[in-house]
Amino acid sequence: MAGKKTFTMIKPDAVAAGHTGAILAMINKAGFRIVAMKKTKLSKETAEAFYKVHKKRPFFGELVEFMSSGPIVAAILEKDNAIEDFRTLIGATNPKEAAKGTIRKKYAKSIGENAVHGADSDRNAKREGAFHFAETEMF
Ligand code: 3AN
Repeated sequence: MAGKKTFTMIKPDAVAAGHTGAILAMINKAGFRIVAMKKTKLSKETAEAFYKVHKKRPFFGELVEFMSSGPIVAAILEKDNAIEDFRTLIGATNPKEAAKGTIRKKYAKSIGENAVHGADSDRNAKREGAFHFAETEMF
């Protein structure tokens, strides 16, 4: 059965543009409960560790530079069918291909600066959540 939790980050582009509140409102409206949340900034090293699965991809350097360029908001979210429903809410990686009404369609600038991250599996959601939060910060 699909899990109830996912992990997200509002990325530096969306935080800098002042979209944090609007994005959190869309997340709440879609029925997600916030289990843990913080505003933080990734160092280059932390961003490299977080995205290590993408190390071989041609855009890895760009991704690490961007994700460590400014503050982000990290959160663990809960809802039935969390992974799939959150990926539907954020839309395609490339905002040009994202469906109308999705977070990326509204707020993403490009395939690299695409406003939000959403975990792609239960296993990754668990790893990514644990990367940012201690058990005592999850409610
Ligand atoms: P998603 O975030 O939709 O799961 P992934 O896992 O393919 O997409 O890529 C992880 C992140 O890497 C994306 N959110 C995006 O910021 C960045 N990225 C993906 N493809 C490209 C690309 N072609 N050029 C630059 N950055 C990219």
